[in-house]
Amino acid sequence: LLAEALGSGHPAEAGFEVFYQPIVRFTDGATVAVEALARWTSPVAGQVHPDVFVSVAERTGLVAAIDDFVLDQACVDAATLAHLSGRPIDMHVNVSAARLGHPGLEESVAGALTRSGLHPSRLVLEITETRRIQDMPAAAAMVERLRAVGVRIALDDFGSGFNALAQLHSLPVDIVKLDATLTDVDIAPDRVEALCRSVLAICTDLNIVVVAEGIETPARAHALSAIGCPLGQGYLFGQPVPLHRWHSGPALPA
Ligand code: G
Ligand code: G
Ligand code: MN
Ligand code: NA
Repeated sequence: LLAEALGSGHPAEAGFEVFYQPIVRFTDGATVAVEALARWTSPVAGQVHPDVFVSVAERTGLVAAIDDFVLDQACVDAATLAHLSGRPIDMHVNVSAARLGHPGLEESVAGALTRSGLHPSRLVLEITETRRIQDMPAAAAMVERLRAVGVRIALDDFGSGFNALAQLHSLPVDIVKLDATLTDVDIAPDRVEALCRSVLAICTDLNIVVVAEGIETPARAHALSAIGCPLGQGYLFGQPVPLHRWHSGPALPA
């Protein structure tokens, strides 16, 4: 179904869309960045969850087509989002880790930047890993080349699955996104605080900025903010929405 949809021309015509979710600074509630997220409404099957179509796309080699569609659209929409937010914002785009081994990624990024006019320093590529990176030296070299252009690299879902401390050893990343499972203060507040504080300390030493994912409640925002985490993302600040439904978002609750 996915192959049919993507084989038949432009992803937008096959029902793919890009949604945007704010990344917020805890101290003042300002939206400093936005994550672009793929959404698919299949003409045949209706809405398909991204976890489903992304993993199918990865297994069938179609994920680059989705990633490139999102990358292109997000770089174009970045100007509108910055205008609506009244400030410069960074645009985060997900990239399947499997693509780090292929030069096509560099061409896609260069093309998206040229077509949109977005400054490279405003683009952040979130490396999303569903399988272990096969060739780490090649992946690290790709990360270096992308950073040389001025693009920043984030490690997505840190602390879950394959995105672990070993990646920080091998990949020179700029940003770490703390997985929502690590920020779930409702389950074990003391352990959450200890884990997140330690990851923050490591990242600070490595000059890496931390974004806490899964910020759903004021309690989570306060817990992460209190230990010095600068940025957060989650339903508390805003759901992923299409561009036409974007507004600058609510301020951080007191
Ligand atoms: O948006 P949501 O949390 O439902 O997304 C589920 C998963 O799909 C997340 O892990 C997210 O990183 C991934 N995802 C969303 N959009 C894209 C995309 O454009 N490319 C890739 N590779 N993954 C994406
Ligand atoms: O893995 P990645 O960080 O790319 O995925 C982001 C996904 O997480 C998005 O698809 C989004 O739908 C989802 N998401 C965003 N905010 C929250 C949140 O506060 N809670 C939960 N459970 N999921 C969220
Ligand atoms: Mn992501
Ligand atoms: Na992800």
